[in-house]
Amino acid sequence: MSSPAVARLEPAQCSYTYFRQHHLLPNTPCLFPRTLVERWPLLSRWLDKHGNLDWNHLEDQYGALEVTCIDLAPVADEPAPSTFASLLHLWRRGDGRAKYLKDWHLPLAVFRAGERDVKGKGKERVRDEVYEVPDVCLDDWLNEYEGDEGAGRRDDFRFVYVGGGDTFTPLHRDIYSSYSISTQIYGSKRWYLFPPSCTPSLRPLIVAAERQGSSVNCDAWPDVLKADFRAQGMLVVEQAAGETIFVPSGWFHSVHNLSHPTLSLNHNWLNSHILPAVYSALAYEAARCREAVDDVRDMLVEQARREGKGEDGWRREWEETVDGLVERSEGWSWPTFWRMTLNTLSNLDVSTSTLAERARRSRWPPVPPEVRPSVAFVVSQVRPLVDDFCAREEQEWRWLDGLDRVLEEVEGELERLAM
Ligand SMILES: O=C(O)CCC(=O)C(=O)O
Repeated sequence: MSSPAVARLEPAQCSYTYFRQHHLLPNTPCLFPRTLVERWPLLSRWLDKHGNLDWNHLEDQYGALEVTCIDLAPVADEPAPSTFASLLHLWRRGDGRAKYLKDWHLPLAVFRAGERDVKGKGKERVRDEVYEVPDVCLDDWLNEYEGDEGAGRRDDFRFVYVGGGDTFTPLHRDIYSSYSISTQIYGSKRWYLFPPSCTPSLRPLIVAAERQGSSVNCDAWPDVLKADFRAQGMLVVEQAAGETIFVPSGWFHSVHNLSHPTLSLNHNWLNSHILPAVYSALAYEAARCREAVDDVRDMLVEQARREGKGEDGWRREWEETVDGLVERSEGWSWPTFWRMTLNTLSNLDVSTSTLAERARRSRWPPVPPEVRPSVAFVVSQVRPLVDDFCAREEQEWRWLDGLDRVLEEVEGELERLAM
């Protein structure tokens, strides 16, 4: 019996409709062919006509950018490369095999450079110099929210990964329970992907590795362990240059660079299909943080008692403390989750001209209705979360500044969309 494989899509299967039905809804991985990205300008700019890295172009364009890379085999007293040019120099002479530049916000840097040259032209610069977001992952609530320059948001979730030949990313799940999509630009990678049913078997391995100050490298596993996980549903796939891999929500994965260097462009993203999973992951983290600072709660209660104040005397401060901790450990918390939700809801069922107008002040392109699920589907995903959140014993909506108004607006949008 042949072992299960990651689906390799045909060019005709690169549509949103096909992807949604076969991969978003069942939450299963796939590899898109080169067709998905063949018009990206970076392919002819960053690579020469033989498909090799154009080192000179990369250095001219991005060499001056400051970088911080991970070193999997640090050598004492060896200075870390501080610019992309110095990293390229190392790689070009065959060194730096253990250095990995991860989560590099290059699309954002290109956007900012474009804006500096001609105000309002940053988005075009990214489109003309780097890439355009494929339809299959345009319905991305995270980047749609964070890309709103008009609202002064600064973050984004699009990254370049460039790593030496001995680098890898240990076993992990993506932040916020999000999806990831990664296009291989140069070289190849090996991916080990684990369906959520494997999570209970993986946890002890991760805990044991962390106890030793280490991490889980699936490539280094003995064959018998690999065979055991294959039997539990682990998938292994080699991704070639030009291919794009979709990593579903909640799937652990370990990623191994097979060429020196290896370059890819990634997004972390989420939308209505996995909103309940994202909500649960945040609720879990909030509970963990709450427990971790339980002693602060006792202190605040005691102080309020001494001062003769009731619940109002300590509760707001306590909820703000927990929220601040969640924000620091997770990078976001309830207020951002709900503002992001509100932002996308307000972009549904509006005229094309309104969408275009909003997109003008955003780094994210307009998202047409044909690359999203139906409004009824979105409403059915969001409404139970609002109900659950408002019924939570912690009542964060009541204590965190402005959150009650955001929830009211979310409810207003749900009513508008249900009409
Ligand atoms: O390419 C890598 O090393 C890691 C990428 C990854 O983990 C992801 O895209 O989720």
